[in-house]
Amino acid sequence: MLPPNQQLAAPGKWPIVGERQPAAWSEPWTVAIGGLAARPAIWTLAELQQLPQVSQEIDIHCVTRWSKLGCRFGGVPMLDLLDQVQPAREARFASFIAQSPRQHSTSLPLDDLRRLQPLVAFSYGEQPLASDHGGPVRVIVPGKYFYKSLKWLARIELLAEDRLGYWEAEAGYHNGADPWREERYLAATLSRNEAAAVLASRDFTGRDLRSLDARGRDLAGLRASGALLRDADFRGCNLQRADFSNANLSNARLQQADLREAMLRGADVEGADFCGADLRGADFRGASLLGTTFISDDGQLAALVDASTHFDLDRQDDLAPPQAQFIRAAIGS
Ligand SMILES: Nc1nc2c(c(=O)[nH]1)N[C@H]1C(S)=C(S)[C@@H](COP(=O)(O)O)O[C@H]1N2
Ligand SMILES: [Mo]
Repeated sequence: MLPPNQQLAAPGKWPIVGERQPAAWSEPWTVAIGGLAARPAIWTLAELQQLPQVSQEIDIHCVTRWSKLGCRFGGVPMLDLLDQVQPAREARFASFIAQSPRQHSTSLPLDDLRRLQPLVAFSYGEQPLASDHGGPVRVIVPGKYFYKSLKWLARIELLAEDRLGYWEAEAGYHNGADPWREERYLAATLSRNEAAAVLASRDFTGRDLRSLDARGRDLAGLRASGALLRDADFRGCNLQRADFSNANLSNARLQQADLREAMLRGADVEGADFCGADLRGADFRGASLLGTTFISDDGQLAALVDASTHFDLDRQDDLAPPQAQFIRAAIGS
């Protein structure tokens, strides 16, 4: 089953999202659990691998709208490790911390962990987990967007109060992360007046305007290069000649927008929806297209794309197969 507004990644394809490599570590790799626990513990990878392991089929749902179903991961149930350290009664959250360039972290309530039964995983499809996918050891949390599944697990801290992780604190990802309720992003804190003023100025350059509601506006010639417009709503807008170069438009809604001659070079349009938009003369070169939608699932509503729309041919591989097929046919390559 696919959660709302997700699409299947190309078969056999597993995109790398976020950090791509762990930080240097001294052998052996260890995983520690501490904080509010009666018996904090630390295991080497070899010790972890001695514990009873399980193999589990898990569906990956990335917040940028691609899903990959039935992925077989092997590892140790995280709850077994938590039992060993004996969490204190005040412990209500777990923060996962990575051995990674930015000491990446994410967190979950212990109640969610008990319900969802995450894995401390070492293998994928019977093979050791690849380093760019979080090997030698990562967290796999079923039933949440994949940003709760930390790569390169080094430490779990048990806490009385939640401590927001990197994406949740720095990038406005929803801390709930439930794909069935589409808990993707939080809105930027922008007052009504500020939103009205910025819309009237038609200058969004470099601004944080996440989840902005711009439906139906005339924004022809908009300057929005480098703007943070994740989850923004541009349905039905006039965006002719708009400059979105290097903007973040991930999961933005652009259905039925007029984007003729718009500049989207280097933009992040992962998970954005362009169904019914006019994209003649629009320039998507260097844009990241993971999970981008140009034609609806039922084929009823499609973007207007022709030979004047610019796409990088190699980037089209990031699109789900029906999307890539539509684009190739529309630009006539
Ligand atoms: N250490 C670390 N873990 C991370 C991230 C990251 O940037 N650093 N990104 C998260 C996000 S947003 C996703 S979708 C998944 C991506 O995992 P993958 O690259 O194996 O597909 O890892 C999650 N775990
Ligand atoms: Mo993600």
